[in-house]
Amino acid sequence: MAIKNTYLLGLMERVEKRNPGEPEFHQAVREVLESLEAVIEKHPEYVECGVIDSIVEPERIIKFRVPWVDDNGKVQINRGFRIQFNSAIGPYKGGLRFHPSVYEGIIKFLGFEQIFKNSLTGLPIGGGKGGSDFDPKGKSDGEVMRFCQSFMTELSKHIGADTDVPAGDIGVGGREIGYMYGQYKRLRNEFTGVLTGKGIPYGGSLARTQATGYGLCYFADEMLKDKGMSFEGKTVVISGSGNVAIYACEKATQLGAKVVALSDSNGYVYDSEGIDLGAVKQIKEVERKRIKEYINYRPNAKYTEGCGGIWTIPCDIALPCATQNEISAESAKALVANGVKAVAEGANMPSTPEAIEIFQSNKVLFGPAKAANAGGVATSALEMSQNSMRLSWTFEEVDEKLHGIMVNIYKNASAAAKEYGMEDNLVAGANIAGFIKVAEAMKAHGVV
Ligand code: NDP
Ligand code: 2IT
Repeated sequence: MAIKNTYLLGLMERVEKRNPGEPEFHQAVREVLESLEAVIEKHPEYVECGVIDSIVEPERIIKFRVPWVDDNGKVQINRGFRIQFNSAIGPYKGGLRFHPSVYEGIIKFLGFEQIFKNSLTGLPIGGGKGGSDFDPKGKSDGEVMRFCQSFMTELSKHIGADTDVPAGDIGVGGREIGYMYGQYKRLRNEFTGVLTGKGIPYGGSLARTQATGYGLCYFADEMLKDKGMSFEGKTVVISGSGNVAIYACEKATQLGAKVVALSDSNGYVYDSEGIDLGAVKQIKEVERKRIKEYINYRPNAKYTEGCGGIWTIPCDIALPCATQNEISAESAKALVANGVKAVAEGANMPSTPEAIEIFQSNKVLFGPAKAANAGGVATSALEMSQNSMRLSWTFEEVDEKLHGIMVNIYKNASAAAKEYGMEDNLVAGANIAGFIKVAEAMKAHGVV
């Protein structure tokens, strides 16, 4: 799809000029604006009241120095970010990413996506994202703690349980959230739900750890069922081996599929008998080692250096759960040639626009990230609810709510696609359904 509407073309040009050198942000905005062509034909008022011009501009960008001291006593300087993108329907909500590739454009694309994703959950959460170019890989626990404390010392001035509630993303898991929560509590002398993804003893929600991966499979299952298929007996390839990949692997297996591959940024493992998730959890969650180690647990498995080749493995269902733009046109062609039936995105924006085009034109069921991976942030919102009530729900209660939310997201995205004349195009459907709720709220608030 290309943008044809003159107003939207002009807006896209302004976004590119105003945010130079940020290709990931341009990519995310372009995809949404493409989907909105049909919406503004029906609702010209969204253009007239400035909602679309406003939605592509963050409400606030916070950028700061993060000084810390490494184990050799040397001062290290990183850069921290928090982008408070849109608060029309609730407090800013979105994860923190610690990865050397982080710069303003990455956080902006993620924050922008988060607006629509959070809206799709049906829960009252606005869009935000943050992070740092700090690389937790190879750092000691002490170094990670000192970095997190320094990062939170500045971030604490800008967040709050009713203002902005960060969580995890790449490189930020339970350990990092714990150190940041401890520092926030110490600085502010208050015990509130200012972060989600917390440990269970100090206000975390059961099932938050599993939520993104489980939610992804609940969404994919609904998408498959709608076309008379299921996970039962299917071969699945999952990229990544972090939080999202691990729990997607667990749920896909529970639903009767065989997951045959996982990866990290160095390479991928193929296990024709089905991934032994116990081994993966030991390697990744306990030892923090590389996926290559898997062959020490399963000698029949094969390790290949380089992560891109994972998409040449024949499969029925592909679940990209590593990072943005990990599926190129070439990878998409290989998946299609090998007969892939469905692709659902666990990572944020893992398929390039060319790859999406290839999947859609070959009638591969395609679940876009905003819809398919919304289970993580939805469960974060459930964590916020529990914190506000000072109560905690059982694993089963949270999991059941998560399941219901993912089914609804599928139904709403699918219905919106149909209503706007793009049946089965869940990219358009998710963008439209997510947009309309936020646009209505922005319109009601006036020019603010
Ligand atoms: P983790 O840090 O737990 O795991 C990330 C995984 O992706 C690792 O296996 C990592 O490999 C791999 N990876 C990261 N960057 C790259 C890269 N540039 N090239 C190749 N592989 C890479 O993060 P999560 O599992 O939490 O996040 C994965 C994706 O899911 C991200 O896109 C994130 O934005 C998205 N997401 C996460 C949610 C959550 O709740 N955590 C919610 C919704 C979406 P290595 O160890 O070698 O770096
Ligand atoms: O991309 C995402 O939705 C997340 N990293 C989770 C955000 C959250 O606030 O739980």
